[in-house]
Amino acid sequence: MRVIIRYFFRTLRLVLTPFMLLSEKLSTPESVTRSADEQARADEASKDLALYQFKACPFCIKVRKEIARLGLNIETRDAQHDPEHRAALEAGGGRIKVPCLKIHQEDGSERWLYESDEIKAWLQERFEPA
Ligand SMILES: N[C@@H](CCC(=O)N[C@@H](CS)C(=O)NCC(=O)O)C(=O)O
Repeated sequence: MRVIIRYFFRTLRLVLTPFMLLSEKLSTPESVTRSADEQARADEASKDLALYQFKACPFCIKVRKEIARLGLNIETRDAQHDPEHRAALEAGGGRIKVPCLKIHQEDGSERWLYESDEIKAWLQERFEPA
C-alpha cells in the first residue's frame, strides 16, 4: 500500500511540475529598478547567499519569485536531486526542508534560514529599495 501511495504522489508531482513551472514563469513579477551602483551593491551583498530548494515546491517558487522581484542574483541549489547540496543542507541546517536560505554572516558564521515567509521578510528588510 505504501508503495502505491508513493508512486501515486510521484506521478502526481511529475504531472503537476510543468504546470507549476509555467505558472511561475507567467506570474514572476518585474524586477525593481536600481541604478548600476545600487545593483552592484545589491549583487555584492547577496553574493554569499544560496537558496536550497526543490524545483516544484510551491514555497520555493514563492521565494524565487520574491528574489526575482527584488532583482537579486542568488544562487539556487537543488536539494532534491543533487546529493551534495542535499547533504550540505542536512548537515548545515539540520534537516531536509526547503526552501532554506544559507546566509554567510559578517562574522564568518553561517545561518540556515528556513520558512518561506521568514526568508522573504529577511530579503525584503535588506534589499527592498527605499
Ligand atoms: N512552512 C514551510 C513549508 C515548507 C515545506 O513544506 N517544504 C516541503 C517541500 S514543498 C519540504 O521541504 N518537505 C520535506 C520535509 O518536510 O521533509 C515554508 O513555508 O517554507
